[in-house]
Amino acid sequence: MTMSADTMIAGIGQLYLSYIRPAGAPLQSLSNQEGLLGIVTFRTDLGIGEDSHTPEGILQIPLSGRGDDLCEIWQTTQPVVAGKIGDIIYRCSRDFLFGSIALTVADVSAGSHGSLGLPPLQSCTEFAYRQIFSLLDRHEYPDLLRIWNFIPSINGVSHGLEHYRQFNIGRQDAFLAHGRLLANKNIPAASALGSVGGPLVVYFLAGRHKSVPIENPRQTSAYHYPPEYGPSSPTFSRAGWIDLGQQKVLFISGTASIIGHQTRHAGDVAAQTRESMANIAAVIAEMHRVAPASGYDLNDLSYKVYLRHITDLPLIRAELDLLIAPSTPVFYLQADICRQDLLVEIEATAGILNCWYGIKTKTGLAIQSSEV
Ligand code: 3EB
Repeated sequence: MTMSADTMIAGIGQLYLSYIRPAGAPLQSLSNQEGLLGIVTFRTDLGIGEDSHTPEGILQIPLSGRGDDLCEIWQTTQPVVAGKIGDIIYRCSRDFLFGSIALTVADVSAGSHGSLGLPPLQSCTEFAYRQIFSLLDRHEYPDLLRIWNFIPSINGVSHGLEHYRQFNIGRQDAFLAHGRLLANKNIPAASALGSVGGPLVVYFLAGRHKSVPIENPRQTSAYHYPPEYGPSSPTFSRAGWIDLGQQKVLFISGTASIIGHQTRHAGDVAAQTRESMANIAAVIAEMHRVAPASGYDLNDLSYKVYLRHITDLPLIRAELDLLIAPSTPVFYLQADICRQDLLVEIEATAGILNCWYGIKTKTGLAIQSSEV
C-alpha cells in the first residue's frame, strides 16, 4: 500500500538526514527549505566568531577544519517553526525538535553560574543541559533522541580536573535536577568530542515519541563506569532505537575501543578501529534482540569517524574498507576524543539517510530540495 500525502501528515513524522559539501550549495538558501530542522557545518574557515550560530540558524562546529568538508542537514515531513529561548536556537515540528546551544565557558564563569565556585566548564555544561531540559519539558518533547557535545580543549585540565570530567559532572547534575536519571530510561545516545577552543557547543534532536535505549553487552554501560574515569559517570546510552512507522531509526553513539570500561589497544589506531566496529556490530546485534523487525547490518549504516590525528586517516580507512562495502557513506572529521588514549571514535545512524554528496539513498524522501 502506498501512503498518500495526507496519511503521511496525519501519521508520525519521518526524519531525514543528508550530507552535502558546503561548497556545493548556498547554505543560506537551504535554511528556507520546508521541513528543515537544522543544519550543522563542520569546518572552521567560515569565519566563526564568538557566536557559533549564523542568523540563518546554521550551526558551525569549531573543529580543526581537517577532514571532510561536511554539512549535515536534518529534515522532517512536518511543518516546522523556528524559535529561540535563552541561549538555545531550535526548530520544531509536531513530533521533533532540533536545537543547539553554544556557551562561551568564560562568560558563564564570570556570570552568576561562576559564583557557585564550580569549575567553569562544569557549570557551563550544567547550565546548557538545564536549558535544554527546560525547553523540552515546557514544549513536551520528553525524549532526547540524540545529542552531540563539542567540548573546548576536552583533554585540558583546569581547576585540577580534566574538562571531559568537568563536563560529565555538569551533565549528570542536570539530568538529576530534571528527574531524568530515574531507571536509566531517559538516557540519550550521544557523542562527545573536543573542539578547538571556542564555546561549548551542544546540538540535539528530541522527540514527542520515546526511543528505546540500547546498551552493548561487550561494554559496561557508560553511566556505570567506575570512579577512575571521573567523579561522575558519563550520561549516555550506547544507542537509541525509534519506530517511526515506515522508518526504523537507529542512532548509535560515538563508539570507541573500550571493552568493559577499559581502553583497548592504546597506541594502535588500526586495532582501535576494528574494536570500535566490533562494538558497533554488537550494538546492532543487541538492537535485533530488542527489536527483531529492524534487520540492519554494518552496510546499512552511515558513519562519522572522528580521528585524533588526521595522519591516521589512511590506516583507519583501510580497516573500514575491510569491514564495510565501498558504497557505505563514511565521513572523517578531526577531533580530540574524551580519553587521552583513544585515537578514534565512530558514530553511526541507520534508517534515515536521504542523500550524501549528491548520491540518493534508498531511504529516499519526498521533500527533496533541488539544492540538496
Ligand atoms: C566511551 O565509550 C567513549 O560522554 O557523551 C562516546 C560517546 C564517548 C559519547 C559522552 C563519550 C560520550 O566512553 C567516549
